[in-house]
Amino acid sequence: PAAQAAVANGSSIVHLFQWRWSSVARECETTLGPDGWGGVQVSPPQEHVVLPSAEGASYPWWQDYQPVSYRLDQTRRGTRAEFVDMVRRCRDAGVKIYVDVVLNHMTGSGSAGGGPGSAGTVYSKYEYLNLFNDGSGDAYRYPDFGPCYTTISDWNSKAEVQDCELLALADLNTGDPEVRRKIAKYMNSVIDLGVAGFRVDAAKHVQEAHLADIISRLHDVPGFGGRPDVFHEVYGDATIPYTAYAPLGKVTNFDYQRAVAGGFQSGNIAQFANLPDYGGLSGGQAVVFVDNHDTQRASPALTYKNGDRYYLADAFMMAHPYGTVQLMSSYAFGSNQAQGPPSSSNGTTNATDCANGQWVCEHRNEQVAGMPSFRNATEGTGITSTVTDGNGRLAFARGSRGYAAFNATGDAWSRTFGTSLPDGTYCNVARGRYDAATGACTGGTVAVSGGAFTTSIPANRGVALHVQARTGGGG
Ligand code: LM2
Ligand code: CA
Repeated sequence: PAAQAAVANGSSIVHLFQWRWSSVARECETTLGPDGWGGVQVSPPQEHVVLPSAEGASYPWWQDYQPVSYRLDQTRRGTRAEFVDMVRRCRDAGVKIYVDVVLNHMTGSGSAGGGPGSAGTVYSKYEYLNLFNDGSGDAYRYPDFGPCYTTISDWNSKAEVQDCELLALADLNTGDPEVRRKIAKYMNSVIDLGVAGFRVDAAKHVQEAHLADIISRLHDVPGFGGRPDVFHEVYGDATIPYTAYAPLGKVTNFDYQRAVAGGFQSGNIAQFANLPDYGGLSGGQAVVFVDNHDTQRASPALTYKNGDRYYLADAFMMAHPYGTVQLMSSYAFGSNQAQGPPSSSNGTTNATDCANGQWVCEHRNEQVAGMPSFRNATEGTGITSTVTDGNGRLAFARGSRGYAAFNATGDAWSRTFGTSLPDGTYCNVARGRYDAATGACTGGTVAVSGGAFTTSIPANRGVALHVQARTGGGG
């Protein structure tokens, strides 16, 4: 009999940055599936450089953005077998795996200029002679790079940004159909294992037409079915706008990130009920985030280090219908931006333990964990009424499906909110999980009566109620 198609829990994606494959698999089963997450963005699974010491760090996290081959055999996060097991177990929990695909470039300076990589492949910059270890002989060597062969210097030149080297990384000549064939071969090798989506690293550094051709070569996804979900990492500017990539998939919206993180940081959120099309991207075109693995290091506005206010911003992002959510989930890091994840002395990453302060696990925070359920329950409804009180307080309805309020001030917000919700006792999913199996609410309950509820929202906290998280029946 034909296998039954898998169905994703929803559209929200959590980036389990640098997690081991086996830890991701367990998280899908114990937490992400039950909480209603639809996808996990994993760190790049292709063989990468190994740098015992670079920029003051042992095994910096960014090793993974310097591919050595497209072999999945061994990264710092586990083996190919563990990767395959993760994809299957997450699929069974209704969670799609999104692979971070590094296709613009290969290595830079690498391990003192040359290999071996994490799976043992010997390489040097501009020579990657065993891309798949499958007897095909598929390789990259001169002139599969360029045509520029020097570092980007004029960021106002579209041709330089796309054809020269980002950070001196060997820039693949995607103008060559053979190069595009090999990139698509790699992407198809993970699709065939059940990978359902991609984050395209450095997409803006690849000409749009070349990327369109690569995407056209991709297989349909087994399991979940249909075309792979592709979103492009584009830091839009006047030279290359976000919208250049919108015909090719969704696009990361750094303009949203700056506005929303900045607004929550400064306590100016009252204007956020009606979000503009930041960067020219409609909600349907945008991937949104409060921080990502780059911004949390290079230009932090709000991160886990800011505590409650940061998590409140995450809860807002998940309550507002604009965009596809990409939530950052981190390991703790100090002042060195290159610091890698908790690792053993040979550079392999430790299993994640969210109870250990080395891992932050933002997606398990009490202000975040219940919000995928809110997003899923309110899918397809817009914002139907709005309440503000000064600059730092905002509430809105999602039709008769949900209601959310956010208090980005240092004082409690006490008032009565009118809603279109059916009367009942609701879990506050902005303060904890709703367990559908037991009806338990870890975040406490709020009673809606005559369509209204009265509550006191503490400083830097929120309320989120939805019709699928009610106690005493009616779920
Ligand atoms: C990205 N998106 O477009 C990633 O989100 C970002 O994290 C990547 O940079 C970048 N593009 C390339 O994929 C990271 C990291 C860099 C690091 C690169 C390559 O932020 O610091 O660059 O990965 O590993 C490092 C050195 C840099 C050096 C380069 C090449 O920091 O100084 O450049 O390697 O050897 C000379
Ligand atoms: Ca390029």
